[in-house]
Amino acid sequence: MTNLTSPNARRVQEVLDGLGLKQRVQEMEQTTRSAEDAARAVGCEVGQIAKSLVFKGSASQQAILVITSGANRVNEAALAQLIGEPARKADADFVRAKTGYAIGGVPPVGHPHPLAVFIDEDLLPYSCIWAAAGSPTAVFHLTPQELQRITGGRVICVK
Ligand code: 5CA
Repeated sequence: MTNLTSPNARRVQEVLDGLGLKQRVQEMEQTTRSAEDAARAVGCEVGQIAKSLVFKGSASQQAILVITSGANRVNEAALAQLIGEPARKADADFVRAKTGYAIGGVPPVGHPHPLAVFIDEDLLPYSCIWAAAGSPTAVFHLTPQELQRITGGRVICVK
């Protein structure tokens, strides 16, 4: 049973269930649209928020998901070195097309097609991190190890 009001949050819960995670998606009364909002709503450090940031490879047009600590900004030059081409932050339409979700609610899993995924190493020291769950008020918590398992992401330094 679920009492989630947002269909997108319910979709994410189903994805988590399918991945074998026990966590429940939580719909907050306050907005969780940005990392700062989410940290305030759940009462954690901003660094514990796992932002799902979408970049677009400028040659390949490929979508790249960089799951970034809420405390960090992605160094685009460093990302370009890693992926072998320049990449820029994607616009809202591209994000929705590639992830199935709107900015502010993009979850780290449950996308229509697999994305190349990188994980910020600065998330690893935390025992509990929080990610968006499909809507700008929905989040779920997990461990960094669980995030690695469910995304298959490669851990990198994003700074
Ligand atoms: N729900 C929260 C916490 S998990 C969340 O999704 N945060 S987020 O950081 O992953 O998503 C918001 C991010 O979307 C911002 O950090 C910003 O990098 C990006 N963003 C916001 N507006 C735009 C825009 N118009 N175009 C491209 N990216 C944007």
